[in-house]
Amino acid sequence: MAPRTPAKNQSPKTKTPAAKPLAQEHADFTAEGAPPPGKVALGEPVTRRSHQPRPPEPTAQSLTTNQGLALPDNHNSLKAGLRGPTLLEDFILREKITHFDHERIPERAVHARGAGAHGFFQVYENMAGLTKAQFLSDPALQTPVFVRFSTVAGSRGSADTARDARGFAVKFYTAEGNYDLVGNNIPVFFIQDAIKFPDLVHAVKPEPHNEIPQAASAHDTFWDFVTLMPESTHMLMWVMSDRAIPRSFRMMEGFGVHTFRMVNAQGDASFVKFHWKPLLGTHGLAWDEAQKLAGKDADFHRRDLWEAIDSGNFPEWELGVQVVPEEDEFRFSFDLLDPTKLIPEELVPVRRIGRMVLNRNPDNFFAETEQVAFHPGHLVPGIDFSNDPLLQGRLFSYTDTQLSRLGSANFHELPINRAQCPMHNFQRDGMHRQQVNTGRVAYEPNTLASGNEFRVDGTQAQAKGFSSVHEALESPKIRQRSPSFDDHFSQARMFWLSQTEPEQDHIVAAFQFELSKLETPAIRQRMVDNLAHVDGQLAARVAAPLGIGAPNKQAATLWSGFRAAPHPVDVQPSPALSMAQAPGGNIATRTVAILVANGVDATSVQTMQQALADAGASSKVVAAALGTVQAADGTPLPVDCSLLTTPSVVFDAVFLPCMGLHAAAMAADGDAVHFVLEAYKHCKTIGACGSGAGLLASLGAGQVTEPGVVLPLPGVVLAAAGALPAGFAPAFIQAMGQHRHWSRSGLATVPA
Ligand code: HDD
Repeated sequence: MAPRTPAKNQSPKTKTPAAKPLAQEHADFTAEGAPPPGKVALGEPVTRRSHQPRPPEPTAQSLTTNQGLALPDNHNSLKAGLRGPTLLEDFILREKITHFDHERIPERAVHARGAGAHGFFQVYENMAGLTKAQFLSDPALQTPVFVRFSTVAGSRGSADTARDARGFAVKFYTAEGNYDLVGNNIPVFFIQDAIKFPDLVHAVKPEPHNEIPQAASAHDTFWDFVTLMPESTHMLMWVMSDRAIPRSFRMMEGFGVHTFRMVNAQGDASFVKFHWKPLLGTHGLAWDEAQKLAGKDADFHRRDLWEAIDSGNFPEWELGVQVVPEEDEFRFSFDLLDPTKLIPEELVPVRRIGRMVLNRNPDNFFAETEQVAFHPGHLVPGIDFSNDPLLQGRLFSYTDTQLSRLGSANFHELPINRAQCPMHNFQRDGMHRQQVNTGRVAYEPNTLASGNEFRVDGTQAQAKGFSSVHEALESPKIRQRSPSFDDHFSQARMFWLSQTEPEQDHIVAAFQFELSKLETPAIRQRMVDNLAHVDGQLAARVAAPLGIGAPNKQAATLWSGFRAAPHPVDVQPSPALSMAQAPGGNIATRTVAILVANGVDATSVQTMQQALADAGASSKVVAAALGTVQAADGTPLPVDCSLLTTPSVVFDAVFLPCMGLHAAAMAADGDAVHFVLEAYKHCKTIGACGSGAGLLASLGAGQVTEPGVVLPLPGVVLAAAGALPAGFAPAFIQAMGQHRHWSRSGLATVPA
């Protein structure tokens, strides 16, 4: 069940029942839904949301202006005569058009394209030993959350499947205030100091003279910058991997990236890295598939999230922490404060401490997903920053950006941003103020406020309020990078060595793709020179098709103005960094295309549909046209989608049932052939029976030895010609559980 906003003064321990839609949730804060004004004593700093009387409930008939005036007509402006000019006095027309003219707000400078959802977080056990954060103390407590996933570089209208990091921002509405964990799906960042962030973003965004390319890093300015900043090498490895083209938001890991601190009630602090582990596993798309999806379904990820929640398949993640006691701060070969480094899970295991379930779609994209304002500085007692210089700079940037994006210092009053616990202070006024603050006292201390005075009590603040970690700081002011941040290549190498062979192939291909798009050969050369510090073979393979010289390690250290440690420390591979090595098996919520034509064996379709449904997956019957096809037994089989609008890239697997002689006709249909070959090329599971298997073989994709190609075993006797043999559906489901069959051979020769 979804959580409900804890009511004011409600015990925070109350288990929260199903969430109310935002519109209803915040009705008591709006002019329409404001409670009748109560008597407020002079000087009392209690605030009410509005003093407006409640207007009559709107009905279907009562279309009104923003002032509540009923409209006589919403189709015609006020004119001087039937065919005369429109009158300036038409305030109804002017109000409507003025509002429309101002409907757009500036999109986010980065992470403009996103999708959000509501849900709850619940800790597994009391974490009091580690942190005094109240929402991490009670396993019975469900804390409401709002999560926004995003790409980084593209504009608001860009495609979901661009190669990019993904934002993973979580707002916890805790009883002690809002806590925001504003992370990414990649555990490291491009740069070590926030002062380089504007440069990084300017480099990756479309080039300023012609605003090309959209949502793509494959252009000169991005690679010019990153090749001059060797600290970005580690994140480049991640961004060139399949992590940067996730199958779904629901199938990505999330990371807090920086090292944070947790503090318990005794004041003991530990360093902490945050992880989100998706229960559906971590999976990527094929690059060719991602590019095609950008055109065929630019909303692929947001649609997937929306439909999963809408159909009750609530995505779920576990929150994990890697904890490093303060005394172990210098135990590692890298600096915990360096955001280009991760702590290998093999060194410090991830402890899973709770779960997050997303169970409600937003009511309104703009009001919630667009207006939500995250900030790494939104903390609760028990969680604190570290001195990571990237994090420190972020603490300024996020409030600042909301001022221009949301237009006022009162953005915290927008329903999606409001704390869901009591909130009192003496801040007043400003653009778009919603609260109607009452009384004469707007300062502290005071003696004129009667009743609640909302004073800060020193003792209480120690016990309940936020207090920063008591860290002794005594050092000269200095504008320098710590030498402990110098090693830019060891973890990049660790990432490379931790990948399976197909995953390494994808990284090489991604580098080749991006660098081939560069107009400036010297930048291509700089990148491969740089990669030579990660791995000689990697650099040579990337360089091969780029029309440049062999990688020159020596040159890389010459151009770098940084004290990059020239030789990576020899690191152990970390299997946790490989998506392919993670345990698979779960096909829940995956979608299978069942490609049919007239003459199809309806029983095998239904058997497969049932088997998939039992495994938590779904299927769609795809044919050349909508309507029905006539099955072999003469019954009509309904078609869900046509080849005209539904490409194979939106599916996880394909099943070709027996279609009698019609399979041969299908082999002459270019769209159907493309559909099957494309799924094959993208390494998806393909199952085929009877004449469906014949069709697959005729396309050169029906080798029983190919991974993920599921065919009836020779010699298996079928109950009826073309029917699904025993064990076929389980074999198909098992193959799907491996997500993709990246080691499939001969893909280069498949023309899709
Ligand atoms: Fe950032 C948005 C994540 C470094 C400045 N960032 C933004 C969002 C995410 C991140 C997920 C979207 C939030 C949403 O959905 O509304 N950012 C990160 C991570 C970083 C990081 C994981 C490094 C570890 N960011 C970073 C730096 C700066 C910023 C160093 C500036 C110094 N980020 C911003 C911003 C944005 C933003 C410009 C744009 C919109 C917003 O804040 O609200 O202020």
